[in-house]
This record gives sequence, C-alpha cells and structure tokens, in this order.
Amino acid sequence: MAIERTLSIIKPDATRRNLTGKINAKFEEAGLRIVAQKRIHLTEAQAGQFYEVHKERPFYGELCQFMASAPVVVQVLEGEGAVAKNREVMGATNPAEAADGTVRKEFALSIGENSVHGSDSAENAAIEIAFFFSGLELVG
Ligand code: RTP
Ligand code: MG
Repeated sequence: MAIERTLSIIKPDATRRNLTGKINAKFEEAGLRIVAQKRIHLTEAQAGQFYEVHKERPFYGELCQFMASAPVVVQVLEGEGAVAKNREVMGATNPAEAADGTVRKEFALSIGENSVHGSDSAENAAIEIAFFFSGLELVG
C-alpha cells in the first residue's frame, strides 16, 4: 500500500482533559508518523468553514460551537494507508460502537464530543491538510 498523509484533529474535549500525549502515542504505536502538528483555537466561523460539508446536518451548529470551545491540535499523520489506518485507530464515530483499544472507545465522551477527527478519503485529506498547513510546515 502507498504512503499517504491524512489530517487529524485532537478535539476540544480531549485537549481539555490533557489527552494529547496519550492519543499521539496510539497514532505512533500504529505506525503513523506525526509530520506536522500545531495547537490552535478555532473561531466558530473557521470551524464552520472546515465542516462546510456538514452544514445541512442537524448537528452542524452544535459541532461548530464545540470545535471552537477550547484549543484543538491539528496534525498531519503519514504512513502506509494512513487515511484508513487512522480511522481504525480512531474507532467508530459513536463511542458506544467503537472497538476496544480505539481512541474513541477509551476517551470519547459522546457522539459529538468524540476526541478526534480524521479525514475520510485521500482526496479530502489533501483538501483538509491544505486548510491548516503550508507545504513548508510538513516535515516528513
Ligand atoms: P470526523 O469527521 O470528526 O472524523 O468524524 P466521523 O467521520 O466519524 O463523523 P462525521 O459523520 O463526519 O461527523 C463529523 C462529526 O460531527 C459530530 N457528530 N455529531 N450529534 C450527532 O449525531 C453527531 N453526529 C456527528 C461528531 O463530532 C463527528 O465526529
Ligand atoms: Mg467525517
């Protein structure tokens, strides 16, 4: 499988509880390399722009408010099949359905406050990485 990059976000529920290191350990143990990382505090408007694809969904307003409620850690993960591998490490969107050992099983509080975001395709990964990072910030 090809080496890919994917965009990951450690969400406000996790940064508030100081879980960045524990979550990063899971990525690294799975063979994903953190090739870029920064802590930022999104405005609600910026969160809305990032989640534009969900703007018709009933949870959109709540999601944008939550994503702007505390700092997030945005990062680029690199590795073989990184998009799918990251989603495996994350677990199902709803923590009640997430497999044992996944980030969401261990740390998520609810379907909304579910600790991490990961790109869902290589195509979206490229768009999402460009949203947060310049080429100079990606250090493979
Ligand atoms: P993500 O985009 O954050 O990696 O998560 P995902 O693919 O597993 O889930 P997606 O369907 O793309 O939804 C994006 C985020 O919206 C919140 N959500 N809330 N209240 C709800 O029913 C609900 N459903 C989704 C979650 O934070 C989800 O990760
Ligand atoms: Mg998604």
